[in-house]
Amino acid sequence: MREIRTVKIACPLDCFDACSMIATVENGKVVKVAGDKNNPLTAGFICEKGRQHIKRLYHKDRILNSKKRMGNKFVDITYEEAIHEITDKISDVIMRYGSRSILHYFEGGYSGISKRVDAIFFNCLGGATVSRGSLCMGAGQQAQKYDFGDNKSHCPSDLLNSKTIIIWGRNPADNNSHLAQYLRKSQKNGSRIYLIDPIKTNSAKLSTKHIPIRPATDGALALGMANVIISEDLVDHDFVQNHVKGYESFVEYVDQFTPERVEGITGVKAEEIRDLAIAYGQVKPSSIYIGYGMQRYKNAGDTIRCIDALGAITGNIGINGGGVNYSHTSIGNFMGMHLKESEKYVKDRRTFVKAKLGEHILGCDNPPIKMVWVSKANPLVQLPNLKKAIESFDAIPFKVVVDLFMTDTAKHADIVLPATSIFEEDDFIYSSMFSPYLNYSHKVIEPINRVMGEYELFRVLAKKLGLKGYPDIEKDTYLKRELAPLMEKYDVRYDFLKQNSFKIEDIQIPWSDKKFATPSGKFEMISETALKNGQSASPQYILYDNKDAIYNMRLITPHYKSSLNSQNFAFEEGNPVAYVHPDDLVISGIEDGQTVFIESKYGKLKVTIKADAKILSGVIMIYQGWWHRSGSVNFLTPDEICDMGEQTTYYECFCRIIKDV
Ligand SMILES: Nc1nc2c(c(=O)[nH]1)N[C@H]1C(S)=C(S)[C@@H](COP(=O)(O)OP(=O)(O)OC[C@H]3O[C@@H](n4cnc5c(=O)[nH]c(N)nc54)[C@H](O)[C@@H]3O)O[C@H]1N2
Ligand SMILES: Nc1nc2c(c(=O)[nH]1)N[C@H]1C(S)=C(S)[C@@H](COP(=O)(O)OP(=O)(O)OC[C@H]3O[C@@H](n4cnc5c(=O)[nH]c(N)nc54)[C@H](O)[C@@H]3O)O[C@H]1N2
Ligand SMILES: [Mo]
Repeated sequence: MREIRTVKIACPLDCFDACSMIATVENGKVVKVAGDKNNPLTAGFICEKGRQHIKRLYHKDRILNSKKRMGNKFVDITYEEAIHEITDKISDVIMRYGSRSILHYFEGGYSGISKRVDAIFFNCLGGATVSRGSLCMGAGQQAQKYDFGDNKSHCPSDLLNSKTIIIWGRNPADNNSHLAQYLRKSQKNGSRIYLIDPIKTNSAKLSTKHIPIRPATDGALALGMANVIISEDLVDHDFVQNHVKGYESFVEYVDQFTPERVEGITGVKAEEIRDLAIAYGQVKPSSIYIGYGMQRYKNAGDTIRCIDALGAITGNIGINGGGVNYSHTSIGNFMGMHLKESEKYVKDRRTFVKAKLGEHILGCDNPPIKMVWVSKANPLVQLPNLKKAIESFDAIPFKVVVDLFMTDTAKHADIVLPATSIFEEDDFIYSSMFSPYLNYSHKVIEPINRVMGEYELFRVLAKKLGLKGYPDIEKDTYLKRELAPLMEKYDVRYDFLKQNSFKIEDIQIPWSDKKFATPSGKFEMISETALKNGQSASPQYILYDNKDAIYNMRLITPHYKSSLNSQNFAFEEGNPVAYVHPDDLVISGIEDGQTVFIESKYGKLKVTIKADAKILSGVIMIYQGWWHRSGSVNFLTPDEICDMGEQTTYYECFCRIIKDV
């Protein structure tokens, strides 16, 4: 007899959309995941990487046992053995070197709140070495904190109120498919949609016009637009007078950014700059959706501040259909109580900048790093300057990695522990990028091979070590306590949160009261806080040119449609594909489809070249995420940071193509 049931779950990928999904189970096996029709944002559809969760659940390569390194091989061990080995090592390392000799490295590889207990565990151990800064969106977040005081975005459906929309350095067609659905509707309603990107991505199909731009010059474009808006008097004087600090000096600064000069910097025609500025300033309300690709450059934070300024001078802030949308921290503001409580057990902590993790690990001796714990992350593929990152990991005597697959990071570990998938646990999921919903994900099936979830794992470890202060409570009690501030503020019951997608209403139109979270209470074009942090008080445009005579092609390594970062590259083989403009191939004497090397001053990568007119001349594009067996792009990228947020400068990467392989 066929037994079929459906269960409401949520997508835990580190993504904009944080979809609500429905899993179908047939005779105990998950056979389908689909978008939840009851969640207005998910609206009944999910993307390819969401559908791939089933493939990951049942894949033959999934890790289903604890493993221990024996020379060059791994052998399966029991949980008891793994836990014994780990707790022994932790006690020994702490006794000899102190808790800071343990590096806890984690990322957003899973967006559920129950698996954040890793940070609590290391706090209760007395504090570890943890990473700071960002691989992801840190520069833009810091920039918006200077300008607005916080990170907030409009409710996605408000896009339908915008008459002019700029998608700036973001690729919703591939990475944010539920923004794409609103763009399609807006297009039908007659809104004008501009896409600004050096690459004519799939998002060009969602746009009225694609504006190719030279990489890292968007700050100049924004200032050129501001120049036109001011000279055409499209300024919202009321907004500027009452709610903006530093407008006068901004006007003085942008005077030099005439459309003609900006054309020379950006490659965007002066006439196009004028048209874009007039559409944005006149055909209102206008909204901007900024992506994270544009802030992987040295001048990243300033670029975002220049773009924010456009919203302020035209009064497209705090109104329906307006906004300069980047990310939002709204739901997260109500979480983290247990983590805060665990702070009192931290005696000692040290932080390493993510971008420079390898350098920090190799360079520190007080104390040296003796153990690393990696969870929800694949640093040996995703960190920049991989050669150094790998060298530094190999210098650490004891490494534990928790993952579902034998990633390149796991392959360097001493102990590998399996992780549960989203079908095997209850949890609450949300994103700080775009979706305003908190979704409960119900357990669908019992964990395959009785894999222990990380919530239980840390509880067992804490008990074994006798950790004071660690919350030794059932997961459901933990989740309920964690959500208590949200339930109280919005007068919502726990059961309701489990059954329904919950939206925080405040996210509707941010800053509608025009009270900004900055020190002055205004939108700050002059920020004393920025100045105190050693940054420019006002938005500015600086081009840091790392190009030289040998390495003269810019490498951009954006996110791939069918994989969340490196995750589904578990299933890819063969060389990475490098996309280059056909004219650049002619100049280099290379043929379409040829195997060549791409070299930067950090390393070399064997690739297959593909001629593609969608790529701006002078740029090489390779999707990030390829595993070592194919060749990871981060062997080429610099371990440097941007002007703000200690954000990694992945795209500040210059290369050459070498023909002879
Ligand atoms: N399918 C899929 N979805 C994802 C992810 C994924 O890996 N795959 N990852 C998730 C995560 S972790 C993140 S951070 C987000 C990232 O989401 P996005 O911000 O959309 O993606 P990126 O690939 O970082 O970059 C977006 C675009 O910026 C462009 N760009 C690069 N340099 C410049 C520039 O100088 N100026 C301008 N104007 N544009 C530029 C790139 O060509 C690219 O098209 O996506 C999330 N969603
Ligand atoms: N060149 C280049 N590099 C980049 C970027 C770029 O644009 N270009 N983008 C950067 C960005 S935006 C980001 S966010 C980072 C992402 O960096 P990471 O988050 O390190 O990258 P992922 O590949 O998503 O790795 C997450 C890992 O977590 C595992 N995982 C999934 N669920 C669980 C779980 O429940 N428990 C545990 N323990 N593990 C789990 C997955 O299997 C996967 O191996 O990469 C950055 N790297
Ligand atoms: Mo990210």
